[in-house]
Amino acid sequence: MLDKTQIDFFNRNGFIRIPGVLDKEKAEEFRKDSLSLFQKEAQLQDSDKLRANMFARHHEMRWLLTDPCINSLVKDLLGQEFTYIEREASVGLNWYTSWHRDTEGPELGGEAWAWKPNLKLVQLMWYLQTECPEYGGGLEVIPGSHLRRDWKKTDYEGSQVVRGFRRRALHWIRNKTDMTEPIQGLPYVIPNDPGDLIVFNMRILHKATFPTICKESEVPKEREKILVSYVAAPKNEDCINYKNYLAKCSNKVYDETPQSNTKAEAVVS
Ligand SMILES: O=C(O)CCC(=O)C(=O)O
Repeated sequence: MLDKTQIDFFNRNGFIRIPGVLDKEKAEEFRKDSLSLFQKEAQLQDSDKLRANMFARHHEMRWLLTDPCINSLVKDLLGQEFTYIEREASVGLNWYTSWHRDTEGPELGGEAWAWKPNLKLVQLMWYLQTECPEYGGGLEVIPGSHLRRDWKKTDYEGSQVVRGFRRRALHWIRNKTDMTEPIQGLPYVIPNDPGDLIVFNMRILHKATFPTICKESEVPKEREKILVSYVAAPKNEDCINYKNYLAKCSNKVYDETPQSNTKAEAVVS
């Protein structure tokens, strides 16, 4: 269960890390199961780095929707009445993104709800390796940017060298100062171990942490980046708006019929 300080942190900064939601054994099994999806034949919208529509296609991932502990944490953040948007669920293998907001698509499409106050569409992220400056494997965010439309991703882009330097400098500062509270507007690398859950507001500026001592393809197998992510929303107009938006996106069209949302709603309501 989350306390008020944690919930306030989430609302103020736009993200939260909840350490140790899964124990070591469960996290290892989760990593193995996630990796095994890449041994299966690719389906529509899949690639060698992505397994899309994970809940409908891979029954071994469905426990995430019914786990009482995870559901109780999501309720603390979103309220009693929430739902998973099941089709927005994927596993990434060596999948790295640069700065973006997950609401960029609807925003560019002129959908005003993307900047509605109190929008609470969230991504649940399981980074199934320890984040470290050498190999990355985690998430970097701009704390508070879910509330600041004037903060642009271009303000944070830069050459690979600048980004690597900044990354190491911030890591050094954090270790020296024992800084735990992020500073609004400054990039913040979220510490992570397998089994931790990171939840963020989809409006936050975020990106992957990249390896700094080798190419992404050269990260050792045991540290290879696996990311399981999916979306949850309060059962309100945010959820309806987002689902309507997804229905219009050609890259969100899968071969399955969209019947599984009903099942997830029944589970969590
Ligand atoms: O690359 C990452 O680790 C972040 C993934 C991401 O940005 C997303 O799923 O929206």
